Amino acid sequence: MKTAIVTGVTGQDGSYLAELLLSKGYRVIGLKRRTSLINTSRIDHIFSHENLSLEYYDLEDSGCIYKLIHYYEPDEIYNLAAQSHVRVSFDMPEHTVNGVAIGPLKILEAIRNMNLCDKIKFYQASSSEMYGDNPEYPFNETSRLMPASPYACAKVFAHNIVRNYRESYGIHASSGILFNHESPRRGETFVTRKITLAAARIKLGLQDQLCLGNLDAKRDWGHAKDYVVAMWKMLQKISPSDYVISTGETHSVKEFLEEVFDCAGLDPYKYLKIDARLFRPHEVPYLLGDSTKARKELSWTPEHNFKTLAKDMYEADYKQMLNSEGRYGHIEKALRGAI
Ligand code: NAP
Ligand code: F7E
Repeated sequence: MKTAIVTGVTGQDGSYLAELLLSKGYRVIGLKRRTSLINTSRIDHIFSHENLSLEYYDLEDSGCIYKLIHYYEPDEIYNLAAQSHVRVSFDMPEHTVNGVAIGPLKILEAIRNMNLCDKIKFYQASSSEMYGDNPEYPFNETSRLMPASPYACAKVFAHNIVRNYRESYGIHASSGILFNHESPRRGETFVTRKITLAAARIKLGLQDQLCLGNLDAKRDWGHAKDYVVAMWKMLQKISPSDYVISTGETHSVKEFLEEVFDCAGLDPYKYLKIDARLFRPHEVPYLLGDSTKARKELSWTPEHNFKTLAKDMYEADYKQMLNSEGRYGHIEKALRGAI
């Protein structure tokens, strides 16, 4: 039985990846950070799986990762943990950079110092945000990285250090340059989920306004369920490499808004308020990926498209709101704030 360590198991991707690995017969060691309230809602349904163990971990704690690698002797490590909100990274640059950039380095150093370079395969969650201001789309594995936020700068460091450890020490370390991917498990402060949650709540009479920032930004949006398959496929290759994972289609925030409100049978412009606080100090206006390499070398193809993603997310939120009417007032308050 293979053993995989997944950092960030309580997050969107961590939860789907843990499910995928368990379905493939892996023993999964999910690493979660300590929080004052329980943060396991995305993995509650697999919580009692006999092959899942949860351990405490923090990106800033080197001792922790040495201990866990020594104890569990994993075949694969997937590094998904991060302060992953681009807007928040402008407010908390030091915290973001410490975790996003130095966190993966701590894991690579543990692998190297424990003489496990030829035993452990490592996956790093790189991001399309690394292309930032580059105007020459579509972006592939060799496109210039021009990061435009503290989050993206930190991801560029991590991306480069992973390549450096691969080339210097022969570690089987791969980075997936993933374009935006969403799902019903997406965090509520990312724009897609904010929109699907609002549409469901407005439909049920629980909310009467949706505050958004820049509607013109374009993103290459895929479904997280499809994207975790690509992560796993990367670590099954004989040789490590970096891969762009994307749909090859780009849509504006405005188009996503209209698509979701159309699913709900609502006119979004009756409820929309543009809030200046939701604009970023530096926006990434346009992201479009070219995933030819992954499609050829990993035989990876996404099952979802823009329309099925919007529908899946809206319907899941509508069902959830219907079943838990009234319990989500705190979310509306948070979403009205500047995030
Ligand atoms: P997410 O939902 O925000 O999950 C992030 C995970 O990291 C959560 O489990 C979170 O714990 C954990 N975490 C945050 N800070 C930590 C720390 N200091 N120590 C330990 N754990 C910490 O993000 P995601 O969408 O699943 O993304 C997974 C990874 O892919 C991230 O590295 C992200 O930057 C990257 N990425 C995401 C996308 C995308 O579109 N989703 C695209 C490209 C790259 P809590 O649950 O306690 O918050
Ligand atoms: O913003 C605009 C905003 O926060 C998308 C992370 O997973 O993907 C994600 O980063 C766009 C931006 O995602 C609101 O200005 C308008 O142009 O959903 P987002 P992101 O910044 O693209 C990348 C690939 C990652 O790696 C990250 O970890 O939507 N936008 N109005 C808004 N965005 C938010 N959050 N809230 C708004 O009200």
